[in-house]
Amino acid sequence: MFNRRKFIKATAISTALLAVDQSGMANSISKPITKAVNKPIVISTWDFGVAANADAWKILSKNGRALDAVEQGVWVPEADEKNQSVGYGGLPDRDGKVTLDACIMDENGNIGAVLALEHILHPISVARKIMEKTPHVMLAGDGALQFALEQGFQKVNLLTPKSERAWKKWLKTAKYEPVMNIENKLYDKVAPQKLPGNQYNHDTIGMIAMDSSGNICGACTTSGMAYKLHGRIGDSPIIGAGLYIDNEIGGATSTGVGEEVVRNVGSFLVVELMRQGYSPEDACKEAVMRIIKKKPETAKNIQVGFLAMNKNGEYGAYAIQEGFTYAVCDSKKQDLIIKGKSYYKI
Ligand code: SD4
Repeated sequence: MFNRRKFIKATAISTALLAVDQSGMANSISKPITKAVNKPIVISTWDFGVAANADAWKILSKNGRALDAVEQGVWVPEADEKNQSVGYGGLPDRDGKVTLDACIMDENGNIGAVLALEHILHPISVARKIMEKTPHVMLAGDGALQFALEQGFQKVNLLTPKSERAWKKWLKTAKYEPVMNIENKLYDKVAPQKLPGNQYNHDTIGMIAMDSSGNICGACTTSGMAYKLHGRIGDSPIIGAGLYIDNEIGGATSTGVGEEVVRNVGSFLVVELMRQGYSPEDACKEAVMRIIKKKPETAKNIQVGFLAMNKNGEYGAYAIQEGFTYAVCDSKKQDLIIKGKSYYKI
């Protein structure tokens, strides 16, 4: 039965949590910052985030803007041919084409993204140009390439001999079976037989930075899942899935099997949970739990990791599988690597 007293009490509580701004719109109150804010700071996914953070730090430590820092930072793995999951040297799709996904988001809610872009060394910079020079937020495939060339980007061959060899080896079985994205060393222990030729298909970089003005920006860039169907898009270029920033609250990014991140709008969820008072790690954990709850059987065999930072410069991560690491760089330490907690343990 409808209980009027309970209803009035509940309404009074929720009203107390709302403020009314000058336009008359009700806003949820974000928690006041009581601690000293740790800034500037930059965090990014996986061990190789250390090198990316170092370039971002060159900008942040000179009071530069977080947006410039994340763009410059992710250039490092984009240009690194040894990294077979981002940019140049990335593993191709099943047709042998290296197709790149990337997005960027600034402190004012501006966004830009490229989807399945080919032949361009720094997709993140094309995403930024879309954000700053067009009325649009995403460009895909040939249209994205055409725009990039018009903007003066050079056409390059992204398929390195090493990645081409790996693809040709894969073609012998050509099994389209996205495998668990976990750290290389651990993967060997779990299921080495699944990846002929020791091919590993994780390593997207997601980066979040807060500059000395306290503004937060983020970037995410990848060549996506190895041997995917041509035209497949993952979470990485999808704002809200692979990356989300709310300058009042913080930012989040993800790595792993993009399909499950998209299904749960993962990074947006993490930021919204932080808005409700969750710590970055707890917010990442809750987002992981949603994935597991929705598709428990799928989740057993895949990796997804979230990484987040709040407005205080506190950070945290959580993954489905063990092995997800992230790199942190601030005024205290520039090359910290942290092992994220996980739901499953090996
Ligand atoms: C994708 N999320 O395309 C990317 C792949 C990835 O670590 O992060 N790998 O689904």
